[in-house]
Amino acid sequence: MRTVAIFSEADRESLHVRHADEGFCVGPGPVPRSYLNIPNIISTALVTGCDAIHPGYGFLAENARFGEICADHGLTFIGPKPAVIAAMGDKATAKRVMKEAGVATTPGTDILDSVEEAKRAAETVGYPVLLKATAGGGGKGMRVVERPEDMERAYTSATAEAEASFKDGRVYMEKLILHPRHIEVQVLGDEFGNVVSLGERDCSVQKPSHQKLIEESPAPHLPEKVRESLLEMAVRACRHVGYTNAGTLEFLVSGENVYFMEMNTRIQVEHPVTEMVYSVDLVKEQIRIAAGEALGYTQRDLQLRGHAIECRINAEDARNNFSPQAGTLTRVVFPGGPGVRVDTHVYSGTMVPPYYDSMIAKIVAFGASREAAIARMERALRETVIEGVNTTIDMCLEILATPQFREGRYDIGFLPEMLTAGAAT
Ligand code: MV4
Repeated sequence: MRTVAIFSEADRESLHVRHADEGFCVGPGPVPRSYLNIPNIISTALVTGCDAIHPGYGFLAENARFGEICADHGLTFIGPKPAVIAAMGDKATAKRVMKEAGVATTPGTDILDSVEEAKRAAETVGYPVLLKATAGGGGKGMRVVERPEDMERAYTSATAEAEASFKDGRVYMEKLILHPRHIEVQVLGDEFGNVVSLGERDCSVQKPSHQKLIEESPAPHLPEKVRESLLEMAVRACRHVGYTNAGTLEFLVSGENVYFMEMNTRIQVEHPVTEMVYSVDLVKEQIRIAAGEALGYTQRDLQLRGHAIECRINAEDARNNFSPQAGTLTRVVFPGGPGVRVDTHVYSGTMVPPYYDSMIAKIVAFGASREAAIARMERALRETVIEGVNTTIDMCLEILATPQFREGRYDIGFLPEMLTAGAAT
């Protein structure tokens, strides 16, 4: 299959451009917006004779309108149908649809119309509650409300933040789940109604900004019946919405309780851990599905084997609120060996621009057991050399060394608490 890469003026030297058969600049213009320049992207696809566009995991991947525009130009958008992207992009709608499908959701409400309604609802749901922006996801426009007297302020500020960020101020309410784990399920669906799950990923190691830092599959200490119910719900949900292509259902898990949170209608950054433990090339599957091919296998054919962990290597100062670091990478040496995978666009001499996400590499380690995967990851991180900017490598090593991580007993509070404890000493 021949490939055409697009690039902006800031990353024409990026490895994705070198690896592709052709490369086209979708700038010039304000650099961070190049990858959102739909007319330039569509023109490039048409001029180079593309059949399909893979949107990656940012920018336009969850833009239903972009999916429609591709179709209008006879281009295959490698992703689910625009209507499904739109339904899952509205978080209150997604929750309503999942509830219909019999998926366990967090106790709460649909869209709230007033502070008064919010106050009444919170009495039923029970404090503490969370207000969430329906256009949000990832925590923008989210507010914890502990007591009735705090509701008015929280409602006003959540609504204002959502309106400012998304031009949609609508919010809904959920019961606040305390000390949950973030566990997500990978799914694939073809255009013939076949749906499979490829297990789960534990993504509970997150920065205070809700960005993931370390992910693993399978989730440690997940009771087998909880795991089965998560995977079964994910497949049922996908059948219910007619989901096609790759997707992820995010859940909060607390003890035996599971709560659907959001569905991501794209391939995610952390998909390599799933690829390693299921021996499946998810991006290849995305392309096959978009080309109209059937999955060609069933759930029984998919066997989990071993354990995989991913560490995100970001150009960031982990000691300083993970503040992004721009600059030239004066020396870059990545690890190798059996069971080690590196996904990256950088090499010695790369200029890391200040415009994009600060992730510069993903290091993924596979092992027959979780212990083996951790040991291999530690070796791989120590073998890695990145000079010229600060990175998250040392922070990842620090996390891997903690008893909580080694024992696999951590939840979403783990990294923020570790950072606060470190800062106090
Ligand atoms: C929650 C929650 C507790 N209870 N919802 C954070 C970002 C957005 N995707 C949803 N988030 C949360 N929703 C209820 N009802 C806790 C979080 C949350 C969180 C979730 C996953 C991973 C890390 C997190 C860090 C802080 C809060």
